[in-house]
Amino acid sequence: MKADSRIVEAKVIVTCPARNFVTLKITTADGLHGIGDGTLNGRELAVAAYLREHVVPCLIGRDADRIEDTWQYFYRGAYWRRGPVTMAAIAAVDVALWDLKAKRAGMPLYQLLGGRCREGVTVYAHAGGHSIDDLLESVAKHVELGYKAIRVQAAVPGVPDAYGVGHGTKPYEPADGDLPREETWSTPKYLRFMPKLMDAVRTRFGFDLALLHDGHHRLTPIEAAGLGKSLEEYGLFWLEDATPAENQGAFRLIRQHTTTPLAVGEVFNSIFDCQRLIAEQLIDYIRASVTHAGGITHMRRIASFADLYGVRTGSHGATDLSPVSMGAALHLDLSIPNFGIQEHMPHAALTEEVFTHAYSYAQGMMHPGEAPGHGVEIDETAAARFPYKRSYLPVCRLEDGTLHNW
Ligand code: GCO
Ligand code: MG
Repeated sequence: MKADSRIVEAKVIVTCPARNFVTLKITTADGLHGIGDGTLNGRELAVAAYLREHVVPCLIGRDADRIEDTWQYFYRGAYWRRGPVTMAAIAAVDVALWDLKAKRAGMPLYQLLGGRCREGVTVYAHAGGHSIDDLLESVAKHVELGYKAIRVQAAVPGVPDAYGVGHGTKPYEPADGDLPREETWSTPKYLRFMPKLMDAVRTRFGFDLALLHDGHHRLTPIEAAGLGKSLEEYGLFWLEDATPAENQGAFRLIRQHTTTPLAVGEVFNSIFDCQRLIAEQLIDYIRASVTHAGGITHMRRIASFADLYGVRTGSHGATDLSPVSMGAALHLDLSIPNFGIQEHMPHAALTEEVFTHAYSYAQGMMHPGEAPGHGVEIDETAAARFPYKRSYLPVCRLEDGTLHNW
């Protein structure tokens, strides 16, 4: 069949198999299709409307092969640049076009991106517990599954709702409220508890295991500096999101006090969000994702820029990024020189009924697989069985009722 890469259809699919996902499916005149993820946790319908109302009409008739030009068209061409909704929508288009191009070339996407730089993608898992003992069991389970890097989060004594711990025996999934659930938080209790927690993990598992921890934006710069310092002896792989990063200069203060490696960026949507953090070498890992930071095209730019300064990637991979996002991220992870680590939070069984994927996990590593494209497909009939369900992330208050960062 003669190749005809004109876009004839672009469809936005919103589905909720265990949680909400927004998927864009682009089809070309010669019958090929590609899919991209545009999920923005708790704000899914804003991206769906942006795509349906403002992007899809401009896509019809465009040449799907012109990926960079299309990226520029929706970024520069929109006049209103950046922001999570716009950049997730651009990402959905971009990833779908890379998927299409790789399918057209008959190769897995990582080959089109320059080929693999390593044998596989090292991933980190989430361990969580309602107490230190509970957490140690969760770490042990993940060690048994072969993980070499594990994020540890545990309930803090006296704090009703620590970040990263599931409710009851359910796996951790924060977007669970029809309206935002309100959580209560105490930074002093958390700061006193953290060294005890890390000490227990190192005592039981030794120092070979890479340990990560997510502060989830809750500290001030000086509190974060203190935490980094108090955890130095436990040799963390990284301390994530110690402070909110609207203030990039805050990281200079943290850096001046501690050698604990710093990671940030899951809420970033543009290279400008991390320009200073990278150029001034204030962080060690940039955690932006293909879905929230403008797709493969923009993430490659961020990774290349970071490489100049010895900053490595640590792609966000929570369950609110769809399997499409995971597939695309794994191809990028495999093909860039300064890959650091990939987050791996396995999707629910229901999610995997809707999204099939060529990627796989074994012994602490993932591989995107050899299927042409990014290797992830959506079953539209299955997707239709799971209509959108409004779900919010929680909000967080201090013990005196002050609204805090969740
Ligand atoms: C992580 C994250 C997530 C976020 C979630 C918000 O490090 O994986 O912090 O758990 O909270 O992605 O949508
Ligand atoms: Mg995080």
